Amino acid sequence: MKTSINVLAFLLAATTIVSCGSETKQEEKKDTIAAATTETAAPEATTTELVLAGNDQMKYSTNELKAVAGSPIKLTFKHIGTIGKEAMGHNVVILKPGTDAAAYAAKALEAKATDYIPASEAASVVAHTKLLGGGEEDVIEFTITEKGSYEYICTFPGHIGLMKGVLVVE
Ligand SMILES: [Cu+2]
Repeated sequence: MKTSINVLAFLLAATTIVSCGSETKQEEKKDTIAAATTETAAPEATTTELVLAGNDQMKYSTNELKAVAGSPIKLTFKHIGTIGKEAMGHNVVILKPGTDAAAYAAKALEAKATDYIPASEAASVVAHTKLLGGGEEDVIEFTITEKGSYEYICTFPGHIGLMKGVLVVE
């Protein structure tokens, strides 16, 4: 009888210790989350969030986007059509100023294996999305430090004629 009481007392003590321990851990966790939030809050405040769509009529939703030099840009690109990427694929390729967009698109025709992003022309690209089919979406994040006009195009064969625009960075 005495033994079982001792065991009970021990168990109670053990439970108390365990619960104290987990409380401490939870508090530590809270502190970590609070610290992380504080650290990420500052850059998020200056991020330019851009949304661009492409449709089954081979059109972008806008031909002009604006951003701020040196601030992070978060671009959400949506294919709002229903046709698959084999027949109506869309992407957004943002080119460096001075790049011949037509010449880039011509090179892209040979790059079907890499979703029409030619590896040989990587130096001309600021950022690009994935090639999307109807209903798909891609989000890319990048920063442009120099002010200027950055042409963006869809490199799917035959799309550059209608699918092009300018990202103005001020
Ligand atoms: Cu396209």
